[in-house]
Amino acid sequence: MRAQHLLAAIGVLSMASCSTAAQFGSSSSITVPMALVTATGAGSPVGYITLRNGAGGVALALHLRGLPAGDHGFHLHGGGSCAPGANPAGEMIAAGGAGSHLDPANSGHHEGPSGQGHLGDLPVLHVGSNGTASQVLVAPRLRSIDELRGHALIIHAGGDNYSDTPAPLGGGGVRIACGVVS
Ligand SMILES: [Cu+2]
Repeated sequence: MRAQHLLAAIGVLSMASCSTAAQFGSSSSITVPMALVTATGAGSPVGYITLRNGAGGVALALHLRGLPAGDHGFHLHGGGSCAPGANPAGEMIAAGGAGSHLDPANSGHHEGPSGQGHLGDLPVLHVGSNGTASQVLVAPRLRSIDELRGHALIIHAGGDNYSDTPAPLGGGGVRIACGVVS
């Protein structure tokens, strides 16, 4: 092989390793595909959420459709799966594989995005009358998008009053959509 061909080959290899490095650790955004979930498995796609680091915390840009209108509890759950799974009572539930709200400090409390409870408590997500959501929500306690990797974003059927009552989880109720951050 001629020297210039060898150099060209080395150039291609080093470019490939740069893009691999960007993929694992230094990317500036993460796109999370979201899909409906039921107790028997995943359903239709409902768009995606793009995560970016911001001055005031992680920004979550919603690009969602096909959801019921109104306010919905929205959280980062600790598990990294959207598959059906058993709840603490042993019943199979939609996206049970996502586990409970991310709570690395073991606070044991649901308090909302600015509280001292679950780290995974995110701002309420609002869906318009046409079934879409396009706002940008900010999670002030999450400082880097890398903190969300390996966990699941969950949208609940009901609203969220950022407290433990009514149980469970301030009225959020069942899980209707899910996406794993990877
Ligand atoms: Cu939740």
